[in-house]
Amino acid sequence: MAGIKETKELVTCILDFMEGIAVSLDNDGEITWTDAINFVSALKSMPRAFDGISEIPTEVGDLTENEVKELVEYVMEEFDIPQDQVENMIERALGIGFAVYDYVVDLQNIFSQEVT
Ligand SMILES: [Ca+2]
Ligand SMILES: [Ca+2]
Repeated sequence: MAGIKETKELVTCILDFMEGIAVSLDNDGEITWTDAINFVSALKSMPRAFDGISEIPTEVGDLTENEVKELVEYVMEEFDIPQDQVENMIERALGIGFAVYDYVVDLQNIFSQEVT
């Protein structure tokens, strides 16, 4: 069984980041330097999120009922998301995570082509 470690870490990072944006906009409708503090947990969870990201499709393809439950309960508790929205938010967080990762990989390729 693949477990859910990597999936959990990616979902955590995306939610941390999105929460950072939401909180930053919430206090005055704009994101300024004083909001940097709201992104500290996203920055902290980022290395773990991208490390081992290639394991996630295996983990997601192999989810047991208990693992789904664990993930759902974790996100509900950690991020205060209501039960009727939590699965939707997890799925979208994964989608965003992969999109960001693909984007970064392509960007790295562009940069490395410029150097050589
Ligand atoms: Ca990871
Ligand atoms: Ca703000």
